[in-house]
Amino acid sequence: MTQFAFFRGAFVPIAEARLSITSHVVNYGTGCFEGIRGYWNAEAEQLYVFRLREHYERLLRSAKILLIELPHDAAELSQITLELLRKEGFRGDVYIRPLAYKGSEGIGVRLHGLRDEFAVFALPFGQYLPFESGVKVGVSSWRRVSDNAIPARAKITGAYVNSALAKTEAHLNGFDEAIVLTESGHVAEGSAENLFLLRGGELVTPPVSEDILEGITRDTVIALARDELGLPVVERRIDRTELYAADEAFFCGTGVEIVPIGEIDRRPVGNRGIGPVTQRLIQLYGDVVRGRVSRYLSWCTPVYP
Ligand code: PY5
Repeated sequence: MTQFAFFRGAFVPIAEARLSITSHVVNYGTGCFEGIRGYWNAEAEQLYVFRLREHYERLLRSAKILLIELPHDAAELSQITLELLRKEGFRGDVYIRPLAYKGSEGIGVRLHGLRDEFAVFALPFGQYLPFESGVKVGVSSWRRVSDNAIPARAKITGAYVNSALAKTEAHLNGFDEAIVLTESGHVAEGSAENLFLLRGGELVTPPVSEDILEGITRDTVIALARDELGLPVVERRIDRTELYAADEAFFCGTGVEIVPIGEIDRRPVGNRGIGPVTQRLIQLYGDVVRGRVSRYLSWCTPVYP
């Protein structure tokens, strides 16, 4: 349950954190956001927030693209978030949702001359895309928003209509999730997650210039694959049919964590189950985010003293 939000400069009961129907972000989607996870470590009786600073650094980059100016830097936003979590007193896994947006009320599409606001709330949260073996995925008929239309590298509220179109099309077609291609027909990412393939002992993922969100889990997976599994990781353009030729495939993101892909456009990936490399990354990621791997403890910010 959520009790509080940080809203217009103060901690308020969640019921008081409300926007008008006339506000700019409601009418035009002129905001950006983050999704951050906190993981409860029962042995340590500690709540660890994963890569908190990196999420706020990305929020500030998204905000810059949208000409949103906040009166706080990443360190201050992190402190506000930790204070919020302490006020909530969570003792379990949580999801944290910061938003930076055009809060002005009135009509007129633009980015300039509007009031910028910041808000953050958090809620208890479990698995986002439950799986037992690999999930079923379809390549979307929708294309990813392109950098010169709505930049995917910024996590823009309004751009998630693109994700919602793809996700619901996938659902209506009997799939669990979508893979979205760029305007030029190359693999970009899932509706709300980045994508990796294993091909010939190499992990491959689209580069940041392929209309993807520059995912923090993607960055984490690259580091863990290289440094812990000794796997080569290549960021390169990926053809659609490489999806069908892959030995393993998985999604990664804050919400989904690491999710194996069992089938793409009705073609089995590997043996449809969870491939050995994906399995090792799932295990390792689970330990790292809960603060169980000392080498990566600097990625885990403790909430409680
Ligand atoms: N790509 C898109 C389009 C995303 O929305 C997300 C994150 C990612 C990739 C993965 O980025 P990261 O690893 O930094 O989380 N999506 C949000 C999440 O919390 C939810 C959006 C509704 O996972």
